[in-house]
Amino acid sequence: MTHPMMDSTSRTPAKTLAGLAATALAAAAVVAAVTGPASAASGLGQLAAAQGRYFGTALANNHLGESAYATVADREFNSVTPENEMKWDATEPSRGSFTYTGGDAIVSHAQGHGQSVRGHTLVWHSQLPSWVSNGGFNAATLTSVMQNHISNVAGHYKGKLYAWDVVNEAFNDDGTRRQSVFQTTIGDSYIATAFQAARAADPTAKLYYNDYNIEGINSKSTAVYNMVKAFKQQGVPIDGVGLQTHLILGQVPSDLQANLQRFADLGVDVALTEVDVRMQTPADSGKLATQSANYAALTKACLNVTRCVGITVWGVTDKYSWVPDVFAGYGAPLLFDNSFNAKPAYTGVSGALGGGTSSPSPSASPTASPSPSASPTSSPNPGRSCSATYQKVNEWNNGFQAEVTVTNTGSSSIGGWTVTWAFPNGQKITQLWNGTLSQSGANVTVRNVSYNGTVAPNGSTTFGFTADWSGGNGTPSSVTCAAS
Ligand code: G2I
Repeated sequence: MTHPMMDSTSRTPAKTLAGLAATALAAAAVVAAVTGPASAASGLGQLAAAQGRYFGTALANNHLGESAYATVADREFNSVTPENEMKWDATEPSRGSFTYTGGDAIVSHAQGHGQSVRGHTLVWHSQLPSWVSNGGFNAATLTSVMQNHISNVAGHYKGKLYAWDVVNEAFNDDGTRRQSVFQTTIGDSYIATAFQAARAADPTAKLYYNDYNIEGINSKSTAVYNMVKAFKQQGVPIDGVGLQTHLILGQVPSDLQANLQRFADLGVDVALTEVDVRMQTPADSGKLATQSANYAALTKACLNVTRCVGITVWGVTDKYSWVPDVFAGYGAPLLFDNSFNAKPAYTGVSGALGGGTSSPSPSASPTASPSPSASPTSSPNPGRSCSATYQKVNEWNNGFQAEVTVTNTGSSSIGGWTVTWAFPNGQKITQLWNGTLSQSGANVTVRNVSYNGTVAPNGSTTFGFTADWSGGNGTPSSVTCAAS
């Protein structure tokens, strides 16, 4: 079978939610997902809950017997997504024959630990048994095969799930429809039909469209956006969009938050549903620091969007990540290492969620010591002023990472900011997040992006970057901030 990331390519509450009406669920789900046994009220889940969000993980039933795996999963996460157990090949391996062993075990485990469950996934071209993909069905028959699958599987879990990924990965990167058997046999309408079937089978589950490479604003995410917009206009029952967020180190899209917001503005929830940040292995302290900053940035992007209901990482530990199996030479994409120690990425997330930066277990820490450099302020608009603080947070061979904090030093709110400096040693920025970069020789200008231009008096926002250096890596003598 082709791999989704190579070839192309829930709702939970907790048992406490089971009886709630759909309308109440919309408001209550996130809160309810974090209520439950005290065992769930710890770690990242607890921090997210304080922000009205959940923090979840993909959970694999075959690892739950490993005590370190279960311990971390249940301590840190208040939402789970079955990694494979609810997919078509697991639930209807032959036509009309349904098996729920793995999925039921996950739901039972989650219920016992106060975790909500995102169901994953009802209609997907991958992990699809050949009796479906090669069945030679005509449009009417395949439609009824699909409806029957949804009706049975979503019906089996009715009232037990927070959400369902109803349709997964239906678009190509260029925004055209993926030529799955559903698309080529039924046509564009299969997606709406699937959502209608899911709503009928489980009226209280939030119904999501889920995909990868839709984190930034691009052809694919715009195609999904247009579909969701049409669904809302046509009354097709869609409640959310899941952005899988399988990222490469240093490549958090700078417009992630703006993209989340544009979906939210259509009247749907959004969630980061399968987060991982892969790096070329072996990991080193520089890569781990960048990964931490990347995790912090994506967590903040979600928190900054009211309708971003939660974040799910795609696995508890690097030990069992899907990444090395699919991307040769890459790995270490998650929050816990092979020995279940929290990585710097863990503290990146916990810090972004408003918690401390301490780890629940020993973890490696970045090597470079901070080198702060405060700047004078400048003010093109009377009454509006800002300052910027440049801090190198890590440094390795020929690269480094820095964070710049922009603070509103005036008495009124600012609507935008521009930070400038000159590098003393020819450093060159390679990747920047939470800002718009232009660099000409030594001179760097960074402007706010749409979602972080507004800063209240005494408030601050940050952007970060990685850069190359050679020969020397001096801190800029002056970093200037202009407010508008
Ligand atoms: O590929 C990463 C994810 C992309 N988005 C949809 C997700 O459902 C998908 O998850 C992965 C699982 O993490 C893997 O565990 O989906 C893969 C299949 O497309 C899963 O891999 C499969 C292996 O390919 C099979 O050989 C194996 O039997 O997992 C199966 C169960 O362990």
